[in-house]
Amino acid sequence: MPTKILVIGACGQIGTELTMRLREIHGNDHVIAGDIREGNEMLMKSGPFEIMDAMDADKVENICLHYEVEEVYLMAAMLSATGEKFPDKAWKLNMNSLFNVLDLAKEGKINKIFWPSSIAVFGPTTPKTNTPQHTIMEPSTVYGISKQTGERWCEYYHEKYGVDVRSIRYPGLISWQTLPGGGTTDYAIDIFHQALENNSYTSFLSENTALPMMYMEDALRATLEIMDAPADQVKVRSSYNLSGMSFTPAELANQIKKHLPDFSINYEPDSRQQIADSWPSSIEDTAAREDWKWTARYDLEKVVVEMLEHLK
Ligand code: AKB
Repeated sequence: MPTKILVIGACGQIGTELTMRLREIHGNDHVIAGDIREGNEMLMKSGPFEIMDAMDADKVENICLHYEVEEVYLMAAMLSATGEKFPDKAWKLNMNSLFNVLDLAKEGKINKIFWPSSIAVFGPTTPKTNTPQHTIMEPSTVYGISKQTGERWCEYYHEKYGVDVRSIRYPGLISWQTLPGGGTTDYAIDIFHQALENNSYTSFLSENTALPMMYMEDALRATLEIMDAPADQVKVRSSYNLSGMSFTPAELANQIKKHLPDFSINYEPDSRQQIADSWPSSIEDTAAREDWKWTARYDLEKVVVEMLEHLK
């Protein structure tokens, strides 16, 4: 019997591609897309869709029971930059939505949860390069605080109630299918759109701000791999560090110039600079490599080729 899956936040940057990938694997009818708004045509037409607010516990439960959902991927969240504008809303969305699914699993109404964490769990006092799995974590954004708190609760529900929740600390994700919204790493996608439209880009992060990044294809594979891993191999039940690549806006611009020689970039850092400065510049991911055999396949060169090809 194919697994019945609900993706909450299915119309966002990760949710859209994840839902389509899960539908390929498990069959369209077995993957229910849920979001507060409708998504793109491909997603809406390929399988069941439900309008839902991730904070509405009754609605989430009713949909799970109605479709006999076994696994939930909770992708709804307010990201770092928007979270700083609406701290109260960010906290409520990011925390309440998590408790809704953790409690369903605790009550035995669903079997397994994927919940994404982020490099935003780290803060200014964290070692900046090759940031280890276990280290100082004093996040300075509401988003980061909510993700770090969420990690603690995931581990707690696993330890106390046996909830099978699995999580990855996503770096900035680069993709061409669906635009991101409200993140600090979004520049690394905007730049491709602007390069192709205007041959120039004004970066809201400074030239030498290195951040951990990953191509969506790698992130989707990591998500499916951790969910497929035998339960005893998933030893970290807070969230796993995951490394893809690290680069600065200047390094990304130089790679783009190899394909678009007239492309130019200038720098006008805004409030997102402070957020980026508080995050690691690179991540160490031995635990994920050892526990469930994670390995990244995309480097910067490959990503630039793929992004330009698809967006053209
Ligand atoms: C953001 O920039 O807020 C996100 C993230 C790193 O979690 N992309």
